[in-house]
Amino acid sequence: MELKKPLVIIPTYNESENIEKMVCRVTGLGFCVLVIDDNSPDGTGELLEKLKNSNSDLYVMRRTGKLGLGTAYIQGFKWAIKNNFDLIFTMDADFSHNPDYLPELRKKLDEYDYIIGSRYVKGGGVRNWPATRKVISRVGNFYAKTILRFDVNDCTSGFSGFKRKVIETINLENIKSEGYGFLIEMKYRTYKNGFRIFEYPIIFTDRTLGKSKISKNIIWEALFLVWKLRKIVK
Ligand SMILES: Nc1nc2c(ncn2[C@@H]2O[C@H](COP(=O)(O)OP(=O)(O)OP(=O)(O)O)[C@@H](O)[C@H]2O)c(=O)[nH]1
Ligand SMILES: [Mg+2]
Repeated sequence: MELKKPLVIIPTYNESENIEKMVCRVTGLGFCVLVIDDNSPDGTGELLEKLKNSNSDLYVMRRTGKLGLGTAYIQGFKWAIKNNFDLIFTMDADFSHNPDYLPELRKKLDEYDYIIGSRYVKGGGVRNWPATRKVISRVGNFYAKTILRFDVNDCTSGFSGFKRKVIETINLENIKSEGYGFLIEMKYRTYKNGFRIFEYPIIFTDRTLGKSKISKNIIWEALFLVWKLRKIVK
């Protein structure tokens, strides 16, 4: 019997310069891809529809507008469970996450339940980020880790791999946060549920094509969220 391929969920908003190459690289490594596009004005959705005709490992979900990163992941996770994928990965479309790490992350899921592609463990790092961005990310991660009292160094990484049971155990309906907040919340809930977590060192490179979508609101949300999580997640 042929084993089902793992799934990589990639949310997109205006990634027409990156998405075709990214889908080819990821499916070429033996993974299926689910792209969740939020009606990108730059035509990412139409491009994906075309690509789908020649790539049977590509699945496309097109939403009506920019509904945010958190809800995109949640819809993607629900779709993955419904379609019986056992190994589920998340990554960005902009090549900040190098797809060549995927096979190594997958191998680590033999031993662990949840793998984080981590910038902040030995061997990991960030390339080409402006100094301010580096400081915000470092301080933000230290803050979240300290307030939540848990041992994850890169709480805001969007590069990750899950065993299906990890996602099934989290009540996705309870998650209301977006952006970085969402990424922290998934990690904290997984930790609190007692799953085995491993941080795999990655080198994160700043995007060379397309624009950033991260807003100041997302950073504020994350600052408050950690206190809320500490109180509500037992
Ligand atoms: N579906 C969907 N995808 C989004 C949304 N916002 C961002 N994305 C995608 O989520 C991924 C991460 O967003 P980025 O803008 O790269 O965020 P970032 O990496 O923190 O910022 P940069 O370093 O500037 O790239 C990318 O693939 C985006 O296209 C959204 O509202 N909906
Ligand atoms: Mg990015």
